[in-house]
Amino acid sequence: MARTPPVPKRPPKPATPVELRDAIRAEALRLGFDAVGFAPANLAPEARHERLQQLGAFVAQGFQGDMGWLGDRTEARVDPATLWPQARTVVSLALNYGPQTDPRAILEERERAAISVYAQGRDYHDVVKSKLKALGRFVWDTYRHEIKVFVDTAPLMEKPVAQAAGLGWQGKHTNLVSRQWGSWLFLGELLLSTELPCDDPETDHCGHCRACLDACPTNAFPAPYQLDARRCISYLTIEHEGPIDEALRPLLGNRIYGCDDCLAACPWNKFAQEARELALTPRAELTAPALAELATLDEAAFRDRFAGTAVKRIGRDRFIRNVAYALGNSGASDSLPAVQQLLNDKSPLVRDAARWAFSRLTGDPHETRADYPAGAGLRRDGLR
Ligand code: B12
Ligand code: SF4
Ligand code: SF4
Repeated sequence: MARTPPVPKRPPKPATPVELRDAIRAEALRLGFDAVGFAPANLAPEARHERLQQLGAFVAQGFQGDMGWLGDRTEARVDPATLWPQARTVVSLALNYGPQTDPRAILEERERAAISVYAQGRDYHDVVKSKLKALGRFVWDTYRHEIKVFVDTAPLMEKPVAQAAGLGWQGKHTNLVSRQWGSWLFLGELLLSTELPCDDPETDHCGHCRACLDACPTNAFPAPYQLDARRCISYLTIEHEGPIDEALRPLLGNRIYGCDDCLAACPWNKFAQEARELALTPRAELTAPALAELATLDEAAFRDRFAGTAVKRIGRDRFIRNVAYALGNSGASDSLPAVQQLLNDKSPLVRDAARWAFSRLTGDPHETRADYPAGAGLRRDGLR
């Protein structure tokens, strides 16, 4: 959450609510956002109740896995006005990160790493946040209206807010889909203490389609519109700290950071366009790096390689854990030396993953001391 900027010297520009809304929209587009919508910050009691119930059901079923924070501050999570009582309007902002090519092509190159599209350029948190701050500064400097900005890390559910502001709808893969941009949008919000005229909410355009549900390699959707994060490769490779359930490891394939399969399967992507934000341009070394080379990264080299990207957030050991699983899934005997080298890694997490990969490549049981004895930390349903 950003602090309200200091009081500027010049007097505020008078503006009607319509003028203010139009000026914010124009400035947001000028700053590089691709879609802008306005929604009331105060939810109708029925909508509030429905969102709370859905979030409650998600948490009650344990779908959040290790992300226990999803069950905290639930009232604020569903309702912007609880998060900031002065809030009257939410400005929902989206940045297109549409890929240049089909991100699923890399899945065939089993000795190379698949890093999710969203993480191949500069860390989107930084990119979206700097645009949001610039927009907030504009509103304060020009009109002296109080604002707060949010992206991703705030306890606010961004997808229902974006749907209420007309940017798209929450599709069966649970992410926001737009008729104009497909599935490739990052979201952020600006809360305003001023009431502005709002956009109509978007309606669901999934129809009978279930392409995303069928595309999921780990069967992570217990039902349409519901995700069990504990089975989602994005959660497993990014959020989950310990060893990944052995039953799920083969399903990761070469995905070492996030997953794009359900997003890429969406037919609405036929309207998608390549990202125009240069900071999101994929870095050459992140589009198809060789797994064996990634396996050699120590702490310093990892930090160096992933500086300024979202990948850096998970730290070297979790990253190399993922690389080891992918080496095991490569089916290539060429991967063996890289795996053998990781058998003696200083991290027990990495050693465990390397032993599994060794066994998968050679068919031999993994020898040596078990840092994570079979079943340790894993429930029998295969979930931690
Ligand atoms: C936690 C989290 C995750 C978790 C959980 C994902 C999830 N589906 O929520 C994990 C780690 C798995 C994850 C993965 C990804 N994430 Co994420 N993630 C978040 C975060 C921080 C919170 C989301 C949240 O509150 N989830 C809680 C659950 C309860 O919400 P939900 O799945 O939407 O569940 C609701 C529906 O099931 C609904 N529901 C139940 N029944 C029904 C029935 C109908 C008809 C409907 C409509 C709804 C409905 O009720 C539930 C509660 O409201 C947001 C940022 C934010 N602050 O919002 C980013 C965010 C959702 N992630 C984002 C992205 C890009 C991703 C990935 C694509 C990254 C990647 N490529 O690996 C994947 C996509 C995986 C997927 N299919 O969702 C973007 C999505 C942008 C967009 N266009 O929607 C966000 C908004 C970040 C951002 N600022 O841009 N993420
Ligand atoms: S991101 Fe991948 S693993 Fe997660 S739900 Fe989508 S397809 Fe399944
Ligand atoms: S793939 Fe089909 S079901 Fe899934 S979000 Fe897109 S339109 Fe909806």
